[in-house]
Amino acid sequence: MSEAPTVPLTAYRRRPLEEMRQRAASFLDEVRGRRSVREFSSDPVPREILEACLLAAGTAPNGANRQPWRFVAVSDPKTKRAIRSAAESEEAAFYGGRAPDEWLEALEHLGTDAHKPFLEDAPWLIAIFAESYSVEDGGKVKNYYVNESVGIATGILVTALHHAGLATLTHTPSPMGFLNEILERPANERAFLLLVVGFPAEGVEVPDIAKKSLEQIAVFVEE
Ligand code: IYR
Repeated sequence: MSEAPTVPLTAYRRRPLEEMRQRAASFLDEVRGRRSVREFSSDPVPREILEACLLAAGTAPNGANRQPWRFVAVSDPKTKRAIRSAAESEEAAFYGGRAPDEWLEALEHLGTDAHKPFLEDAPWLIAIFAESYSVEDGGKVKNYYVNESVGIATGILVTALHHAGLATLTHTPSPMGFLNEILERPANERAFLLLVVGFPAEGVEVPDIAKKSLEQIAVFVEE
């Protein structure tokens, strides 16, 4: 091992197997209750709940500990309106011919279209940016595994928000360059995903879809 400074792993506690089984099952039960929703209530969500979830996202394992993410949380109605308007323009082009038929067919069962009222209805939009490179002392510093790192952080954020009792929608208008302009983000930040956050609208329905089985998603190679 190298001479890099270390500290003891005090936060880790090995648990009895039975407790591990119970915790794994109860976490599965909890995350199975998560669904993306596309209709949000306008009920406000206190900022401190988002702050804790963002700190949770910031614990993600990442390349060389560069933490190449930046979260811009927007509740300002004017900014949300500008984001909706720009996103709907891109989506109109997407659904109106830019997307290949094959892609549109793959989306049919979700019932999505270019109309995105949730971008104004939801109390918060979190624009997630990936730092393609960092800027230190005016110079460019390389980041590593940026997509993997930001993807993991986003997964933790979605899960933390769900755990806190909120609903989300992972929205990916394409291209997303308008987020840099509206949110005045620098050139080293690339828009990665727009997370819509709030409470589901009263009586909301979600697509009747299922997750794959364990056999479909996992392979075990054992002795
Ligand atoms: N960005 C579009 C299209 C879309 C793409 C995928 I992949 C989805 O899972 C859902 C929608 C939209 O948000 O409507």
